[in-house]
Amino acid sequence: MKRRQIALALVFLSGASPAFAHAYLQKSDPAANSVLKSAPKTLLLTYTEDLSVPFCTVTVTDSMGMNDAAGKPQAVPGHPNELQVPLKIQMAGKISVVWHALSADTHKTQGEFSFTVGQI
Ligand SMILES: [Cu+2]
Repeated sequence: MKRRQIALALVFLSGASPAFAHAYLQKSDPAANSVLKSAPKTLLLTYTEDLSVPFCTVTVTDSMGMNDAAGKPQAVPGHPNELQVPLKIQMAGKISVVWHALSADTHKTQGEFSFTVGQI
């Protein structure tokens, strides 16, 4: 009986852990809600888990809804939990980022944030 309870506890713990294994956005550069003087050339996203980069998408748009990404998200050599997105920001103002990530353990996450660019 005691052994069965331990087994159940282990099942519970292992069942709970995948929630922490999802790739959540840990930080970004530019950071969420930051205000920059000039337009960044690259967006860097750092996640809590390693990513399946080909299945991750990042949409970057200005306040007019124009695309500000100059290409697909790319892997960062030596940093499997990071994505970099080349930017070509054409208009100052609020820049919105919407991301969908697939972690190496096949779990999907998504989120969004924005930052502001003072001038081009
Ligand atoms: Cu996961």
